[in-house]
Amino acid sequence: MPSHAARLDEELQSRLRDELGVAPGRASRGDLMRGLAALARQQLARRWVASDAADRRTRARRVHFLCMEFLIGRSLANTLAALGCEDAAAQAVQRHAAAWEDVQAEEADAALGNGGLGRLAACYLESMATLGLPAWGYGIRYEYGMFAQTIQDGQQVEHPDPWLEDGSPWEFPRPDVCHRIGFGGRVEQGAGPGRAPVWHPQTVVHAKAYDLLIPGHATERVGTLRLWRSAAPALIDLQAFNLGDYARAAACKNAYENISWVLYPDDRTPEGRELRLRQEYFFTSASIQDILARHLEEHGRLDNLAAQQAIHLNDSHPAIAVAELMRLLIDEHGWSWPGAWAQTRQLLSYTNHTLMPEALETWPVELLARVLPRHLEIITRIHQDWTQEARLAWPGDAARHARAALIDAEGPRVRMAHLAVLGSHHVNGVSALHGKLLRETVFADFAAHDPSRFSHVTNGVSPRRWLAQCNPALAQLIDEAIGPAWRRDLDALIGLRAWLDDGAFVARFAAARQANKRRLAAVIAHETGIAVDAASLFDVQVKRIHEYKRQLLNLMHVVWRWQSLRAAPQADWAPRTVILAGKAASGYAMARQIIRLAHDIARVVNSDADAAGRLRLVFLPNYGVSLAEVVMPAADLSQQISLAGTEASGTGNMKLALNGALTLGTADGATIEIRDCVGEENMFLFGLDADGVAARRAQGYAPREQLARDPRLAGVLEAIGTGVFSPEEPGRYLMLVDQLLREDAYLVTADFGSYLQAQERTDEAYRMPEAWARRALATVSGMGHFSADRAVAEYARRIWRVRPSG
Ligand code: 26Q
Repeated sequence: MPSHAARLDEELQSRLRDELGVAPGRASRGDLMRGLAALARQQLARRWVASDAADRRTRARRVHFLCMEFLIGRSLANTLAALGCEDAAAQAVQRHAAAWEDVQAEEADAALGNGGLGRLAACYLESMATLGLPAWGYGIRYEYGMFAQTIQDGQQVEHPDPWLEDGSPWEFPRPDVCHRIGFGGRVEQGAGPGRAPVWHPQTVVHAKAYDLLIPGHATERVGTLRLWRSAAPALIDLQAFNLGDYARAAACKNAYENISWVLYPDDRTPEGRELRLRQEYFFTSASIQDILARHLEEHGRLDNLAAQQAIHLNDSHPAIAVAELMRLLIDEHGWSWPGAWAQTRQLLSYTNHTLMPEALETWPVELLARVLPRHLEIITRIHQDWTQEARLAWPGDAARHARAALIDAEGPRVRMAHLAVLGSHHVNGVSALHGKLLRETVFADFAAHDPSRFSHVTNGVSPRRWLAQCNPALAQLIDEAIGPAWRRDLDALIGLRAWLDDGAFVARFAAARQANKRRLAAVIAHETGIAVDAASLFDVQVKRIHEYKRQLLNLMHVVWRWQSLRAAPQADWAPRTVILAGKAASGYAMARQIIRLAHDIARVVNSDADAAGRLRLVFLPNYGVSLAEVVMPAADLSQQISLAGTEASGTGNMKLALNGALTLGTADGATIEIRDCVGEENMFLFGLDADGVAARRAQGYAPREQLARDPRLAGVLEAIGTGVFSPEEPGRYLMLVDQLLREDAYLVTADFGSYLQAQERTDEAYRMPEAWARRALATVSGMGHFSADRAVAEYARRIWRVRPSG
């Protein structure tokens, strides 16, 4: 693809004319986006074919990354950058009188994920390709991704996300790749080859493959993300259809095709809905069948399966893979149980992404019996074998046997995380603290039994998307200082330390950040109508709305600040803009209420004369990858204020710090490791640590005692609870306040005082802009460790044992 603007424009014009049927002189921004994507697509396809051929030729060991979510966002700028022609493309569209940013904005986000987990998977695929690993991602081609959020009367309203409506320029349908996925039916014992059981499913759904190609940066390698769409077998439609019963034919088709219809929202309280189980099995079975088929095609035998393939379970959502592999090896390929079990445990590895016990998925045995009867048999056998082992390991310790069991006798229910642990050779957490807590809490018994299998790999983010692409002003400055190699070797950022005492450089760094803040201010004005001062401190908390993330603590600080500045309007208040964004799962009432409270507080504060020029509260609707790309480069302060021990890692904390925000946070997740890398003196840490939380809970924490001790807390809760921000409905937040004072499950009231103190320290620091900018630059220089390349290289070496193949 030409890296010269004039040549690229020539090719763009022929695409517009020949492929899109558009006169180049009349091309709209959407046409330009599609024309450029078509050009890039051809290039990608060529490179992909070469990468795949090389892997086949060398019989490379592959890794397969199974994940329910891939939160990709837009791909045009990223792809053109990978192909080395982004600048030329930007200039080419200018010849058509269009702005490059506007052309990019025409592409719909591929939002096939909820948040951190899905975005991490997308960053990792990009790193796998960039590192040259022979890797395949596997997931679901949801027809509707993450819902779009609007705000009406201060409340979240969800809208469907038909991201495929106009087609995706990046998809490669593979009509020949189709696997059959069974559901229901019965198992016939001893009827198969070697007296293996035979499963007669009641229904069979087709899984059809659609590939998205993932280009590596500064390499020719292109990786694959294979997504499955569910389809009814043609025969099924025809029967009812031929009888003239069109309604029944349509209903039947829907029942099959709804499996890949829509992404489940993450409310961390899995209720065991049947469609979710069907989704999990559907994509897991299709992926495993695909892996086996490709292996057989290449090797002609299965006994070297684990030597040639690695399969990674990204969270327990695809944990049914353990039973599916066993079923395929035993029932379809005639393996013995011990042989199949050994092979399975050599193939699979598992990453856990959450600690909260209530978030760990379990399925009622009764449901599995109905939907996946053969898998339930296999799970029952694994349960029995493990129970025996546990009895030998801990004789007489019935409580422990029950706690560690695969099938929880209460319900009874199958614990999918335990299934993943039992079936994997490695289990890892996503930060040092999370790994430690996994070993000490949810997987304590397994870790005591076999400690060598447990470890952690601290998460990382893509330096390409989360610095080079989203923050070109800073990227250019860094290039001038240390050269461009940091894009593939983020540790090189440490070289910026040599510039910390160069006043002119630090001033240019501050100016680049200031420009980013003006860009965000324009977006805020456009989206919310609120005018914010780009010179004020941009105080940012952007992430899914969850009680454990404690957006409420943030709002309580805003209320306290507002009350304080009204009490002392003549005092010298450092101007501040508090920016919140994030989606609440539609069924999560408390999270929705927090969004509403943010809007109620914003309405009062933003129209108060005393707050003018000093305090603004903004809720940016529809947070997603593309909005994050504007927010990350423009934040001064990054709020990472989850209760210690609840946020497995966090990745927004990394993106914000990488772009120069200082962190205001608790000692939780990867924030602890950020502290170790950028220095505590460049952060504002507060609150209980994980041990302190455990100790406080063990004492029996009483929020009301805290209330009696801290008049600031009492004042804030009184204002919220009595309707100062909701005068039209004074009791609107009574329940919320009541819950805080009765239970306060995430110790918001316990950390409140320490949080306010930390906030005061941020004010003092921001009064010295040069010193602040220097600390921000020091922060960037320390963030090399948090590259997704480092994380993926660690997985590849230690867990997957795959090597770059060029
Ligand atoms: C489960 C069952 C039914 C419906 C939904 C779900 C579900 C869906 C998504 C449960 C959990 C999730 C997502 C979890 C997640 O995003 N975890 C985050 O993972 C990040 C990457 O490792 C971490 O940085 C975050 O700390 C962690 O919260």
